[in-house]
Amino acid sequence: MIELYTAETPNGWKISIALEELGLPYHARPIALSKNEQKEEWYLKLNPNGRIPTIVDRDNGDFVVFESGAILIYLAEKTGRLMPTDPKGRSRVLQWTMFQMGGIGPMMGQANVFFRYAPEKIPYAIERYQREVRRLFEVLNRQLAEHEFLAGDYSIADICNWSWVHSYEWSGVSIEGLAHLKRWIDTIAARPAVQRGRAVPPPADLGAQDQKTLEGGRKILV
Ligand SMILES: N[C@@H](CCC(=O)N[C@@H](CS)C(=O)NCC(=O)O)C(=O)O
Repeated sequence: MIELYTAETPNGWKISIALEELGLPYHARPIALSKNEQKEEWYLKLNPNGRIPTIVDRDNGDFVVFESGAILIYLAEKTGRLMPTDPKGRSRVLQWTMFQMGGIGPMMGQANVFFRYAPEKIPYAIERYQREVRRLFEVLNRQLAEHEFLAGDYSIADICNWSWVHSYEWSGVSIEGLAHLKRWIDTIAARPAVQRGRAVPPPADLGAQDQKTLEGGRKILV
């Protein structure tokens, strides 16, 4: 059994989707971001960065892993799935995984902050991050023009990138003209394990404020 500390956000979905794809038994423990539960002392002992996601692997001496990229690699290596073991295949998957960790995630995150949440609308910041997100989408589109998935077979690289990219509307970034990216978004969205993982944590497990945020977000997400 794996304990997953998560919330209804892209970084959380990466892990619930991977766990669903791998068929690993897990328990999702929602963290109330609206109440800053992720900054409480008990949680900081698990995740020194005070953010979701975190896992505790009960079948491996309660081993704790934080940072979504490290969790995905841990789960892939634990099961021998969703990432090849040959050095070149593994490296290709890690390259596109790091592209998400250092590019897509932070840039879409900042686009969301300035486009959606900032009390003051700062056109320079909105345009800067939306333009960079669009550029990163074009990089993905070029790769997907020649490959069904980002790095060989469907892998953790697809899972982590998809978990952010499918909510492009929330970031106010268009995918107009990016047909290969659209095909890839739709293909992955149709996977039953992705649909199950995307629905974690279930609304019934959330506090009222987090439910409101989720409903607001769901209206706009594909
Ligand atoms: N680099 C971290 C980023 C995690 C992250 O930013 N999580 C967000 C939710 S998507 C969070 O916990 N935010 C709450 C906060 O910033 O206090 C990872 O990939 O795990």
